[in-house]
Amino acid sequence: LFQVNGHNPGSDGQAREYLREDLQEFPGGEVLLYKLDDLTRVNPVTLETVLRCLQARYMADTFYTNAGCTLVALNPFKPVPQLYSPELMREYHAAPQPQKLKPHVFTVGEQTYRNVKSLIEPVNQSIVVSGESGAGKSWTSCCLMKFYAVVATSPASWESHKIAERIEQRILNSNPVMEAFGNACTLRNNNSSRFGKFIQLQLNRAQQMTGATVQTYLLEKTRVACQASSERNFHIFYQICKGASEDERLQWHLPEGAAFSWLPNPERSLEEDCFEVTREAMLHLGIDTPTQNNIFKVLAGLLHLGNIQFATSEDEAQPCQPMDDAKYSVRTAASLLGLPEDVLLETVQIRTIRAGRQQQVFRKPCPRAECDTRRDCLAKLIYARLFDWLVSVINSSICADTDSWTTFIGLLDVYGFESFPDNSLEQLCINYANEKLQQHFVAHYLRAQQEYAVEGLEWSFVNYQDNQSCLDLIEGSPISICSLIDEECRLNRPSSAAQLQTRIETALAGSPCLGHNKLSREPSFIVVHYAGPVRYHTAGLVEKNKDPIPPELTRLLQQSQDPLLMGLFPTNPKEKTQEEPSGQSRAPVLTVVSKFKASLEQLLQVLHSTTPHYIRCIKPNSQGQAQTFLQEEVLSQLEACGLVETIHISAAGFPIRVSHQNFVERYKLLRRLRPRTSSGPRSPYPAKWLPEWCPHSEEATLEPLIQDILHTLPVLTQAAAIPGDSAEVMPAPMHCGRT
Ligand code: AOV
Repeated sequence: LFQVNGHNPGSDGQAREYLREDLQEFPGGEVLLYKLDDLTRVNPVTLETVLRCLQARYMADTFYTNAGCTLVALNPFKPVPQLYSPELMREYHAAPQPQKLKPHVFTVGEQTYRNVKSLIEPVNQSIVVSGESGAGKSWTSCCLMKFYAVVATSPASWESHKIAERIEQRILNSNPVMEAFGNACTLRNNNSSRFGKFIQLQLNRAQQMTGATVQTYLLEKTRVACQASSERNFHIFYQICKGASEDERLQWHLPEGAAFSWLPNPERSLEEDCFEVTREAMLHLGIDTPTQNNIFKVLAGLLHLGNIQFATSEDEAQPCQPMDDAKYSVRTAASLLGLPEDVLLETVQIRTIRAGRQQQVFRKPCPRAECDTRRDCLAKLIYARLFDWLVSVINSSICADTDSWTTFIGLLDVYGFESFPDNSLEQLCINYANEKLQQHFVAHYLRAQQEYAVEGLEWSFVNYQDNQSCLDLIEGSPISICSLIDEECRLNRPSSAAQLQTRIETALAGSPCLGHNKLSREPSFIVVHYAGPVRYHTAGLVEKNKDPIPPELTRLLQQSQDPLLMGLFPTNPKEKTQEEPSGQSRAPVLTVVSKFKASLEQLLQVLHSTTPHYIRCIKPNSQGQAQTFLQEEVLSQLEACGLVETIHISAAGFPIRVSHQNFVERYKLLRRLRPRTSSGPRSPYPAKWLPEWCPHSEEATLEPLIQDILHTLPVLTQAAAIPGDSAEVMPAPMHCGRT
């Protein structure tokens, strides 16, 4: 751990003292506020001062600000092309000290990139991008991908391959495809990602990008069949309807102006509705035109499926029949999905139950609401499989061979913390993921304080909110919210929402993070997250967690004659599909929560093995307007991500942690430096620090060497640029906060 000049930055607030002059105008005027590139320089660090600084910068069209080790990115809500030009990317890449340039997402990109190749931390890196919906997470990740596509590729590959064949281009092409199938227009964001993603950019020994992999999380598949008012289905459906040719319209039964109940708000024309871009990108990823057409045909089939409305049956023993005008939809959906019309209809109308020792089959006509649920379930099943398949195709197209990469940079773009009037399993999973990430952040930066004590540094402890007790409440063992919800699924017993509430509140009453639930009208429980309390309604929670797929539906799709569906639903699936437990089967049920928990743990394991970097995206207003900074809205986001705490700790803490071994490796080159004999014009070294005592035995003289280097780190960085030395001298790693 570094400590400079015996100064203990954490002890008494003195650390910021010397910056007071910057803030002479504060709080009286905002004159200088917009110039503060780093929020650790705001004095005092409070929500109010941080907010005012960000506002001043936003109004001065400055969208990035450092907050110690974190970058705060304000969404400009307007095109700022000069901020993302390839020239600027190269400028950050070429700068000896990019951290001296204006804060930018490219600084983080470059810092990460240098760390990969730096001897000081030759480990995999990750960039965690967080923020609420519409704050700019996907934009930021995409921007980073573009940055690496420019700086981490070899000009040789540009010459030898056509643009579409180049790996970086293919990696970039995965964006429009995943966006078309996984993004939708919501109330908060016209181009909202409805899934989480972790992209690993693979680099070879020469730090060139040779491939990538994508891992996705929790696609919001319910959107296929159910969209909140004023929201839309996934972009791809609109793209097909707007972009298909005459011929294709005919084949896919999509006459112009046709109304589909799963296609609300088609009149809102969005930039994302560009069918051609999606097709082009798919083609570059290796999905040929016949396969694409097959995909679009199946999706058109889903739209027709959505138009099948059932009439209530007078006689319970008789199945509900489709309304008159829905008969055409049944026929068309069946033909587009390659299914026999009568079997499709019957599977949706009639439930089969196996019971008794002999597993006898009973057939029971479903009431109308259940027919609707089964129809929706069929669509979700197809769409989710299709999405997973696409991701696997993308991966096989962009993933490098294992021996052609050595390190990676991970980009994590997950949904931010959510709190709505009505929160359910989706929000529980999302907020659980955010708790895990917050803990990872805390562990990385804040818990280091314990190390300070171990290393004997003088240090006054900065308080921080440890969210372990909240995680214990959600996922702990033996009893937690997850385990209780899972247990309900496993026991498969009828239990009301009120019972679930009581079970949770009784079993977990001792948790400090279970909120007092006095005002509850509907059965619910409150979790006090690090970002604030959230009330989760228990109605439907267990059912959503089971995510039951009637086995008949899978069997139905296994009968399809459509080549795509035959691949998605093989008759002898290698992996067991998630089906409702039939009869007395006691096989463990893979619930949504348990699957999510497992994938989250895997993700965290990967993140733990990397050096993380954080970008917090902030949405200055919820209307998506440029030049509009709504303090209340920003304030709640600053609170939700604990930014002030982060700044405190970054301002006070020691951000560079290097093992003794790595340090020696990194700086041993200094042993070759010799005292300056004459003041040659090229040498930038001040004579005072050139080590005349240049060590011969490393061990014996390491201590003074370290001391000396610490005093001269800034000069050392320049040394990296000295002609002639540059082959051996690695650029000094960038750091943030104080060293
Ligand atoms: P999100 O990823 O955080 O939301 P996006 O990255 O989709 O948010 O950003 C929302 C919109 O803001 C984009 O479509 C752009 O129009 C605009 N935007 C964001 N960042 C910039 C920028 N740096 N410059 C210009 N425009 C920007 V969600 O996917 O909903 O959580 O699930």
